[in-house]
Amino acid sequence: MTIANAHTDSSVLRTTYQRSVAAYWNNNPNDDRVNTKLGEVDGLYHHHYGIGEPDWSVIEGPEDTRQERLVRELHRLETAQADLLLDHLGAITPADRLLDGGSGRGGTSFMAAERFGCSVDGVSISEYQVGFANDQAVERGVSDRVRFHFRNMLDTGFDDESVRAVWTNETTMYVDLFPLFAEFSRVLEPGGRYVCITGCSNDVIGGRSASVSWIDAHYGCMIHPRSEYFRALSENGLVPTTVIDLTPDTIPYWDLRTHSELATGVEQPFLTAYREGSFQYLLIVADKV
Ligand code: GPP
Ligand code: MG
Repeated sequence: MTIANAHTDSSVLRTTYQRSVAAYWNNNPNDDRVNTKLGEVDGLYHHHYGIGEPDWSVIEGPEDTRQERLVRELHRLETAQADLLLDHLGAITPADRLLDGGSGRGGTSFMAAERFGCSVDGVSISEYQVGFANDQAVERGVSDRVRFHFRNMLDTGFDDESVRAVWTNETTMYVDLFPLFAEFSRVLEPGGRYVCITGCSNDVIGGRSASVSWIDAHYGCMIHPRSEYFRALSENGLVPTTVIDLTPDTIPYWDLRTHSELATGVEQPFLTAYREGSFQYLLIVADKV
């Protein structure tokens, strides 16, 4: 039997590097308390960081409930980050279709579907994540319009000009930006929009710092320099309309996270990299022309 457009393991995972990234996120559930504990707060499971001013009183109250308060506050800041991303998608109607590139356990996709009443397709190279997110879609009663696919965001298989907006929430450090933005440009409707939140190294500093290399090693990713984002967008007909440096807005999240028993050890490299200026947390919005 031939299945049209079947996405098999070898067609999705084409390189040794991609297989290693998939293995990391497939095995991550064994050692992923920070993301599962935060997700259990309200059922939105994120794989990104937070922004905004924390309520610092959470670390001052009674000790026996401090960790629980920290979890809720970290989760609130992560949800605020996804809300900011969605604020920049433009006017989305229920008839529109959105694409989440590297959809993780689905948190941002479910928020988008709820906010706009639209359809969302998420793609991930982790079969575990795809399964988890599709189970969530059923649980949330939205599986008819929020779907997750075991596909590579470099080759999504969706039709040309078939989606109104695409976003990546901290996933671009796993792929080459030039083919990625070529693929996004292909699937976007004319006038469609791409929103990216990412951590990037700061070209102004020169070469990559030890703390940025530490972050890469922690997640097995390849953080790109800032300039590469704008070169790759420009080469693919994606014209920036808004760029926001979120670095000052995310530092407090990392500070707060150092107080959590769920801290993973990556907090200090993030704080050092941001404070020394070798790393930046950016929101980039670009329109397809
Ligand atoms: C992880 O989120 C995000 C990445 C691995 C991408 C790297 C991002 C950069 C800005 C460099 P997570 O929620 O799975 O991580 P953690 O388990 O540390 O909370
Ligand atoms: Mg996390």
